[in-house]
This record gives sequence, C-alpha cells and structure tokens, in this order.
Amino acid sequence: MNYPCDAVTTPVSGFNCTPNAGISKFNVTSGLTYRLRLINSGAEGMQKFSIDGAKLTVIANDFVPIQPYDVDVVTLGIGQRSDVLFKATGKPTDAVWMRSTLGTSAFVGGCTLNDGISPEAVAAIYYQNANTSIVPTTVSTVPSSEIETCANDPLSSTVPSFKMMPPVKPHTEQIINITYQSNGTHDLFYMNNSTFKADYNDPVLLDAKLGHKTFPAEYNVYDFGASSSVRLIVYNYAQTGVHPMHLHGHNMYVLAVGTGLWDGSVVNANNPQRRDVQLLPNAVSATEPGHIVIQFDSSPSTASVWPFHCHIAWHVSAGLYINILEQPEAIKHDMQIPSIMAQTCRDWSAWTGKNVVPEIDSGL
Ligand SMILES: [Cu+2]
Repeated sequence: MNYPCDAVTTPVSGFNCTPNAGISKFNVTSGLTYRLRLINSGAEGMQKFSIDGAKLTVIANDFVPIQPYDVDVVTLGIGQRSDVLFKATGKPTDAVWMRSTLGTSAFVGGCTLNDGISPEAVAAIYYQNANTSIVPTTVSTVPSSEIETCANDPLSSTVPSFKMMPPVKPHTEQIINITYQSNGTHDLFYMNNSTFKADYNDPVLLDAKLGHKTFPAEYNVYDFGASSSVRLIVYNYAQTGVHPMHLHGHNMYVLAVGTGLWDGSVVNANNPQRRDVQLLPNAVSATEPGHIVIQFDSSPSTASVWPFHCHIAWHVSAGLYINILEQPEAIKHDMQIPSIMAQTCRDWSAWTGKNVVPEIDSGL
C-alpha cells in the first residue's frame, strides 16, 4: 500500500520504496458471502485482521475445520492460517476498509516490534456500484482491547468440527523450558538449557536412518521412540514476548494455554482445538512463565524428524528450536530415503570440503 518513503532509513539492496504505490482493491457483490483464506506470512508481527463494520465467521484454523464462531478481529501469529466468512451485507455503492494492524509497539506494551510509522496495512473493498476512484472513508470499530490482546482466541471458542479425543494419559510427557540468555557474546534462546545449532553436513534424519541413537547436545534431539502419544508442556521464561510455536507434520492438540505453572486442566478435553501453530504467552516475570500444553498422536506412519520451533524468524535463528525424533525404528527399517538425497549429501560434502559455508545463526 502507500508508505511514507522518507521514513526508510536503512535502504536494502534490491528493494525500492515507491511513493504512492497504491492499495489493493477487492470487488464484492451485495448479498453474497465470501470465504477469505488468511495467512500471516510475515517474519515477526502478530496481525490483527478486520473489515470495518463486519463480523467475521471463523470456520478453520491452520486448515482444521472448526465449529463456526463470530469475531470482530482475527488474530494471526506468524505462520497461522484462518479461513473466515465475510458477508457482504452493505449497499451496492458502499466502499469499506479491510485492515491488518500490528497495533502498538512491544516497547510500549503492544504485541510486535513495529516502528510505529505504518503499523496498519489497508486494502479497499468496493461493492458493485461503488466509485472505485476514491478510497473508503470507514473507520474501525474493533475495541482497542482486542487489538492489544497478544493471544489467540480462547480454546473454549475453537472446537474442531471433526471430533478427536486425545489420550488422557499420554505415553510420554516432556517439559520444555524456554529461556533467553547470553552464550558469552550473544543473547540466544535456550530449550532446556540448550540453544539449537544445526550442522549442515549432518542431517538428523539421515543419522536416524543409519540407526544412530546419540546426537550432539546442540542438535536438541528429543527421541520419543515408539510412543503412541506425546505431550509437551512448554514453559516460556524468556520475557521477550509471545512465541507462535509451530509443529511440523501434525495437527497438534492444544490442551491448555496460560501463565504460571500448568494446573493439569484441559480445555474441551473430549475434542480440543487442533492446529499446527499456537501462540505461547509471554512470561509474566522471571519466575512466572507463560505456557502451552500440546499433544500429538504418533505411529509408524508419522515416523520422521519433525521440527518444533518458534515461527518468528529471528527467534528460530537464535536457537528456539527442537528436533522431535519420532518412531526411529520405523525410520531405520521402513523409510525409503530417495537416492537423490544421498547424492545431494555427497555433493554438498565435496563442495563444503573446499568452501567455507558461513553459518551465521542456528542454521535453520
Ligand atoms: Cu519466538
């Protein structure tokens, strides 16, 4: 959209700021209902999506259909997707704003690190007889308290359409404590006192295929063996804000979200929210963490090495990452790794034998 190019203080090679770049325009017809597939494809900012004067009906989170419910604003952490219904109930001549706002900066109590110059993106929605040469003049009626809430909607609101009940007693339970501390030169994220660091020349999945059972500590490998059900109790002690935690390969059950120590209670225990990214609350203080409790089912069909990490680009860059090694025996005996992968590893090994590859961060 339009951005005040004078505000660009650190030009990035290859990117130019175009003054008065214009806005995106969407055309709708009065009386119809539209499905919007929203994704936050950003690096850090928690987006709050709304359409002036409209309620939006959420029908899916991270592609998992849920029982529809209405909101003023849709909260999207990095990587989160929500499908919403927008009913175009306006007059044929109406024009309204669609908004995605980052709210106020985290430095003054908000949810994101925006610089305050242009924290709200807008696009125009034009009904069929609207004058598309002028921009809308509508204002947002979303309460500021909803913009300032750094959390997904309550788990009690998000009930999957297809019922699945996770085991009350999982096969394996693991606590993950996230902290933010110095390694001597840099402040990094630590998972149970270990900050993640990848070795580009040593893929964990290949190790698992070869039957290796032990890994360097900095790979942050959690071997859950043949557990049929795994629960992670994740505590955020970092006091750096909210983390959109993402699990690969599964729709995880989100059993609880809160602050302090988990009291064991589960929301919608017979059919909890399932999705693959969930906002983990900020720590209240150094001794009072935020928490989420997630759980996933496992079988030989889900055998792999699955990342579980924060989706904020520079948090995962700073080590907020673990590898979940699932069903290693099935990997060793049943998984077919295409020969092109082995060839790629050999080629990479040969090239890195003669060229230094700078690994400036965790390696992810
Ligand atoms: Cu994070």
